[in-house]
Amino acid sequence: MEEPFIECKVVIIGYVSVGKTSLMSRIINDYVDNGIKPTIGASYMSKTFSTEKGKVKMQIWDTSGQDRSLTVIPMYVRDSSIVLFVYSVDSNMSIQNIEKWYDDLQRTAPNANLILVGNKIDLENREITKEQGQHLANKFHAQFFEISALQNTGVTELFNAMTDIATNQYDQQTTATRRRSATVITRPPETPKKRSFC
Ligand SMILES: Nc1nc2c(ncn2[C@@H]2O[C@H](COP(=O)(O)OP(=O)(O)O)[C@@H](O)[C@H]2O)c(=O)[nH]1
Ligand SMILES: [Mg+2]
Repeated sequence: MEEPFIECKVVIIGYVSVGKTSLMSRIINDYVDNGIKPTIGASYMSKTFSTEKGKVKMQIWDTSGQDRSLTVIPMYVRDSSIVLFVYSVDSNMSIQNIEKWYDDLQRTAPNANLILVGNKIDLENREITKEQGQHLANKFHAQFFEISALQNTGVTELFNAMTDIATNQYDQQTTATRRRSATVITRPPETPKKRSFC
């Protein structure tokens, strides 16, 4: 059987300087450039990864985080399958913003898979404990990861959770397509070779 090709759109949201661009760069290039410039507006990077369940093309949108009301969000979030809310464990301010954005997200993309990410765990001056992060994630019904994009800690686990979401969605949609095909006897079943499922 042909290996599935799964496309998955991800958007990274968080306060200024929490490490959104560093995380995108770490996932796509496995490399963090210390000379990263502030992101203006939004941009994306994409790469195709081989996983056990097939090829997953991740398209990751990076936002600037300067837009306090997140008026820019709907454009990037609406058709995203995965939303990463990133804060920095050394900044209380960065987690407060996330609470506000959660309400926006509920209105904009209630079905997106939300993952809460606490970055910069390599730093000693923590303001947010792991328990506080987990507590917030529970409130959001979101998965939770603590990472260091700089030192590449926890990023593999986060990445695996993202590809799991993508491949599970693919499986669910494929099953639904099969069910539909079984009931439509007069039309030949669709068997798309390449199709976006998330
Ligand atoms: N100590 C530490 N610094 C980080 C980490 N991730 C990013 N940074 C630094 O935080 C600053 C802001 O990172 P950037 O990716 O531009 O943040 P963005 O504004 O959210 O896109 C840069 O100086 C990064 O090198 C991390 O995991 N640990
Ligand atoms: Mg940035």
